[in-house]
Amino acid sequence: MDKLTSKEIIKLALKTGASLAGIANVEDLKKAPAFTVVPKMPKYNGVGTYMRGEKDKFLTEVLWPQGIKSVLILAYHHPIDNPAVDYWIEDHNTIGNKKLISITKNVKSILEKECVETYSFNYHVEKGGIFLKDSAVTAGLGCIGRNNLLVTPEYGPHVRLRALGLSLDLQSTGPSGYDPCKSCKIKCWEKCKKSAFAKEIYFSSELGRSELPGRVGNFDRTLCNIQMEEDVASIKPMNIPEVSTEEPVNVIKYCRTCEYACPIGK
Ligand code: B12
Ligand code: SF4
Ligand code: SF4
Repeated sequence: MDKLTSKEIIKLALKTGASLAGIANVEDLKKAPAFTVVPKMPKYNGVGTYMRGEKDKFLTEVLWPQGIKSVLILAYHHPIDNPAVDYWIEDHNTIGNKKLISITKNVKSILEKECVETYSFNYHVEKGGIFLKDSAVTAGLGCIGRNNLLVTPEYGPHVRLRALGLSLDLQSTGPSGYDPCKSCKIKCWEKCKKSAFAKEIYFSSELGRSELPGRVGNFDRTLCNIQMEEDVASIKPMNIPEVSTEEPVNVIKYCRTCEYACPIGK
């Protein structure tokens, strides 16, 4: 079998159920903003980290697995009229993430039959994961919007992401140059109840990059995390037929206000 091309792998991912897919070369990712900036940022161990709340254990650098030369980035549509896909259910996962995991497993097994070595990246950077939004921009799926989320032309920010490492040295299929924020009149960042975008707190002079959280250095993850902690505390039993038809399950509905404010893909 000849070496698989990016086009063929992307086609396979879409056929397997991904809403969007692209390829990012590992050398490009090593130079992408989040990958270079996070080690220089004040430490964070709130919601979204594996070491959550553990003193002195923080998100640090990405550890690249040996032999992995490019990454397949998969996106799955989380439609705003079906919010249950995004709920964190008591077994600590969402319906959307489970779907992404199963799509990734299927793609992995097909590629391995074609003698491609693969590596399933964990969601958490502390458990061997990568920064998925920057990876998706590098793979050409969209751009980082003013709401600090990946915004895609097809689904706006209403997607969730996953990554599969490949032993193939494939070129990145992005960035695409797409940028709807330049001409957008909606101030999505002003809608945040925690004013997480109210002040510029990161500066190029300190972090050595012009691409900053919130694009201009105004996204404060510690303020967003206060909302996330409140959302965790508001966990409630609900009937989610896709998960259990017998009993209600405990559900966390994480804030999506800055995501919902974006009209793209609605
Ligand atoms: C930890 C984490 C959190 C933490 C901290 C977030 C943070 N940004 O630091 C908290 C709990 C606060 C959080 C909140 C949310 N999260 Co979160 N989170 C993560 C996680 C696990 C790691 C993210 C991280 O640490 N990034 C590092 C920081 C420094 O990056 P950053 O803030 O994005 O800043 C960089 C970019 O802005 C970039 N950038 C700016 N301009 C440009 C231009 C170019 C060209 C490029 C390439 C890059 C670039 O440069 C900055 C660094 O200098 C990822 C999953 C993963 N493994 O990636 C999910 C993830 C990012 N979260 C996600 C989501 C959806 C959310 C929430 C909406 C909550 C929810 N309902 O799920 C909010 C949104 C907050 C916001 N507006 O950003 C999705 C994003 C999907 C999307 N469409 O973008 C992800 C990818 C998880 C998933 N399931 O797919 N999250
Ligand atoms: S609402 Fe407008 S500024 Fe905000 S992310 Fe969407 S396109 Fe960009
Ligand atoms: S997810 Fe909610 S709290 Fe966090 S930045 Fe967006 S609007 Fe603010």
